[in-house]
Parts: sequence; C-alpha cells; structure tokens
Amino acid sequence: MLFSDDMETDRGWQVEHEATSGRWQRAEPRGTWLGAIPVQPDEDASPTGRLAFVTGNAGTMPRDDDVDAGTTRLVSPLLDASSFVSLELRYARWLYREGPATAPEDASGLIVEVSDDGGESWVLVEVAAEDVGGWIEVHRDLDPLVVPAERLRLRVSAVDLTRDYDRIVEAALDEVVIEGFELVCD
Ligand SMILES: [Ca+2]
Ligand SMILES: [Ca+2]
Ligand SMILES: [Ca+2]
Repeated sequence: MLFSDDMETDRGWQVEHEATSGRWQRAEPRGTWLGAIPVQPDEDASPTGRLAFVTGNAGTMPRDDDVDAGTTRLVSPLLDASSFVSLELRYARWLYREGPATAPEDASGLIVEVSDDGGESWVLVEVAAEDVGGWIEVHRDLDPLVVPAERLRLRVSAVDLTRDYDRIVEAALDEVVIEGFELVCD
C-alpha cells in the first residue's frame, strides 16, 4: 500500500484555488438539493468516516458555495513510489454538474490527473462532465500513465468556466487508495 486516505485526518493535501467560490475544503459535507436531486453530498464515502473534501461547504441552497468562474485544485502530498513496480488508483468522487454541455470555452466538470515528477507535468486519469450527483468509485491502472517514481502526486480539479449563467458545479473526493506490487529486497 503506497497511500490510503479516508480524509478523516490531514494528510497534507494542498489547495490551489483560482475560482471565486467553491474552494476545496476537508469537512463534514453539508448536503444541498435541487428538488429531490442531491447537489452536494450530505455524507462522506467512508464506511465509518465523517469527513471528505468538498468544493465549498457554506450555505444550504444548491447555488451556495459551488465552483464559480475558475478552477479549484486539490493536490496530494508527494508520494515515494520508487519501491513499486506496478500501481493502481482507487477513489470515490462526486460530481454534480448542472445543465447540458456547452461551448468548449465554457468547460466545467471534474478532472483527475497524476504526475510522476512532483507536479511538473500531469497525465490525465479521468474527465467527468455529465454526472448528476452520487458517490462513484473509480478504479484505474496507473501503469500506462506514469512510472512508479519518487515524486508521485495526484491532482483533482473542479472547474466551472461557464460565463452565460450560474451553472452549479459541486465535487467531492474521499477514500483515495494507491497500491500495487512492491519490490521487496532481502
Ligand atoms: Ca471520509
Ligand atoms: Ca459547495
Ligand atoms: Ca458555478
């Protein structure tokens, strides 16, 4: 096991926030709904946990503290994967993105990337744009994407560049696991 984080304690994730609201924060999620549809989760994804990263946790209405006018990025601590020969990634993520796809310049959604050079360059793991809320477990083989290096990092970005109306974009992240085969030297 290289890394396992249920978000119940501070493991050193950093936030690079370039939006006007919806800054990633580790919190007990405060649920919001649009009618009966969940917009922001009201529970984390851990079997026995309480906390997750959410894009802003203020307010009680669905348009309160969602991502607006930019990108909020959640960057993992540096992970030394140099003793591994194979890696896989699992995480639970949430995305509520309101409305239909629009022009590329109005991009919005969730982007997951991985780096094997500490964040100098990033490789795409997943782009999610059409989800309607709900925790989704994602499982990816990292071997085609990165080499198991000393400076592995994960980055999860929630984006709302919509200009023509106040589109709701809410994301959450929990239960991140990176594991694989480890070289054991006697
Ligand atoms: Ca949790
Ligand atoms: Ca929010
Ligand atoms: Ca928005």
